[in-house]
Amino acid sequence: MGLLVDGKWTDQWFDTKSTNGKFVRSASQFRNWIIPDGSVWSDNSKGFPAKSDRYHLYVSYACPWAHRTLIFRELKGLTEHISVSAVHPDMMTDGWTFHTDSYGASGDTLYGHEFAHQIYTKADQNYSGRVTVPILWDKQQETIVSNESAEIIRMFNSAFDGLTGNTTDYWPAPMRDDIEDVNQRIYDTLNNGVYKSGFATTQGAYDAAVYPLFDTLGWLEERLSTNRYLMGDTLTEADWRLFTTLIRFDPVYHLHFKCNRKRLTDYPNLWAYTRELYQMPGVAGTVNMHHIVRHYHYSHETVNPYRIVPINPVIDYGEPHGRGDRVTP
Ligand SMILES: N[C@@H](CCC(=O)N[C@@H](CS)C(=O)NCC(=O)O)C(=O)O
Repeated sequence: MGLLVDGKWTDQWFDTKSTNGKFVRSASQFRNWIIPDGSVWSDNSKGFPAKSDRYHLYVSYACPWAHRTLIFRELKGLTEHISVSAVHPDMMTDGWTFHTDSYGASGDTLYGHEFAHQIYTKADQNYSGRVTVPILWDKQQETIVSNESAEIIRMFNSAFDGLTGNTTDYWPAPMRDDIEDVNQRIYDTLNNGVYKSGFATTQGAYDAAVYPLFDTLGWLEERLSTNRYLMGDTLTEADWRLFTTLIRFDPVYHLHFKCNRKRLTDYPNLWAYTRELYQMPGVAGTVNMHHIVRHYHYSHETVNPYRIVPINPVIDYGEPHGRGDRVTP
């Protein structure tokens, strides 16, 4: 694990000393936008038109943020238009690598690089910052369009609709304010909350993360007892952003990140909801449980120094969910 400093790879774990034991996620730096016709819509959308076979997605199957983008690529019919490379699940001193000795790890199918940091320095040879996935790459300009998953899924949601004819909208304009509120709470206390719990290096930092996390799970359980999806009957990006954390909860976060007051399977509505989303067309194929379980336990030496990968309970995400039957509108 490390980061780039002026384009040079430096091996370094997260610094929690300067933040009283708290894990603080840094902001993504590449924030351009793909728009339908590439006409000038704002400075950062200039030159990124929605074209087939022009963009490439670098992901880790283990990563919940990258997972969102893989799901949107499926849901929006983009698989034949946007190619993908998946990194190896083990993220060690060199950061993410393109080694291929793990089922599903494809290597860098564009350039044959060995390390993900080479993609960042190809885009900007003086880049300083973390080398994170997902990375949305423009094959024509040979640069990074975006390394911010929340924005990549919004581009996928609509920019390519003219090309695919798929107009399903997971970010409907009239719901955006409400979606934002729900996203914010889920991001702070759950998507990122699991990391804040697991990477905390003081009791105080852990406590400050883990209690709000279970408050949020309780709130979600309640909300999903009367709503099929987070925003009612409409499936939105808020659901998919939540899903990638829920699917990792029992196999990883419960034990490895000490989020263990309850398991996902202890919440009847949340658990059935997770299965319903998992069972939607194309979604199960984006879930590589081997990469998920292996990555966290094997890569986080500070959390799990002997790198022992636990056997975990056997969880059947394909079990019938019954959501349509039991939810009262
Ligand atoms: N804000 C980014 C966060 C992505 C992120 O933190 N990805 C993790 C994997 S789950 C990563 O690549 N971490 C490597 C690092 O921080 O060095 C997004 O949502 O796209």
